[in-house]
Amino acid sequence: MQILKPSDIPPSEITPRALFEDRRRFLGAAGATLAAGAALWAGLLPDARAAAAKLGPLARSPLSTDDTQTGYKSVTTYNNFYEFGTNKEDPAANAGSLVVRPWTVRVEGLAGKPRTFDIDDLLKLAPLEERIYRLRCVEGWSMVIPWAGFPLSALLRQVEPQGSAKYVEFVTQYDPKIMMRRPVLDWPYTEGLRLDEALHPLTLLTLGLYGEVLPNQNGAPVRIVVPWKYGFKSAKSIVAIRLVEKEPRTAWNKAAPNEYGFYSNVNPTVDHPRWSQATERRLGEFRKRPTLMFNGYAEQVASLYQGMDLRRFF
Ligand SMILES: Nc1nc2c(c(=O)[nH]1)N[C@H]1C(S)=C(S)[C@@H](COP(=O)(O)O)O[C@H]1N2
Ligand SMILES: [Mo]
Repeated sequence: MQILKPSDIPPSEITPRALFEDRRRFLGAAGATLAAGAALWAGLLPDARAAAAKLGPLARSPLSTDDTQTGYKSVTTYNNFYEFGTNKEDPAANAGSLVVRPWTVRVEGLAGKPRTFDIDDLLKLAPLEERIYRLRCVEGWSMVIPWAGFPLSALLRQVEPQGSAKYVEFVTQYDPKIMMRRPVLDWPYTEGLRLDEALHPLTLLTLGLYGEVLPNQNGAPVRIVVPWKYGFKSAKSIVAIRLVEKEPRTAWNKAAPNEYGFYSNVNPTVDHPRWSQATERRLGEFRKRPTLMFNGYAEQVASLYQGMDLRRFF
């Protein structure tokens, strides 16, 4: 292989780390490894963390947990974002190619005032809070993450949901040029909540973590976080929010309906068909912990499910 010095490469060929890692993945190893080596050599790699825009000031929400926070490195390198690959380290390596500005979110469907929000307007729509939430993945691990955002209800109120709206559907970005083309899931990744779940004060329209805008691998520029449900309900990189009358289909329910129900409340007494959900491994800890009903948020959300058979509506 021919070796070039950095001075042989025009500046226009020097790209951010995430971009050339994406190229390495999608276009083949040789050329991109060369570009990566050259950029490293030239000291031109931006520090991903230093480059992220600060948000704030953020008021710490009383809805935050006191649990020890999972380190920034784990939160941003151990991810599920299947559009960018199915290994935990894939999203951090590949999601840099996602262009997050300009970005709009359509809030549509059964609304008196449907509207398309620009991401920069969303950032100013309501006071941003820091919310430290547990996130429990259906796979059996969990993290504690200081998110930044505001209640989804503040956004939904703006468009005036109609009386016939009973559910909310989240539609996420799908760009086959930079995202996985294999039909691992039925792209775009979609999710949904009942309207009362969507309006619950814990449901967070999330724009950042650790006091900065969301890293791409965590669902930039805007995602949802629903802390009492398994992590997959918290859809990343949202482009549309639809108020609908009927329970929407969801990507995971379509893929494996007997494994992933619409509700997906964290529930240690309802096993996944292939494994127990009774315990979890908190990242950074060795011994497993018991999983808590509704992920520890039972006091706030149990009333939403009063009278429901949570084995049937799993
Ligand atoms: N668009 C999209 N959103 C997604 C996923 C995904 O694959 N694509 N994975 C989900 C799953 S399984 C989990 S556990 C959380 C992980 O969020 P984090 O990587 O920010 O911790 O994102 C959820 N949101
Ligand atoms: Mo997950």
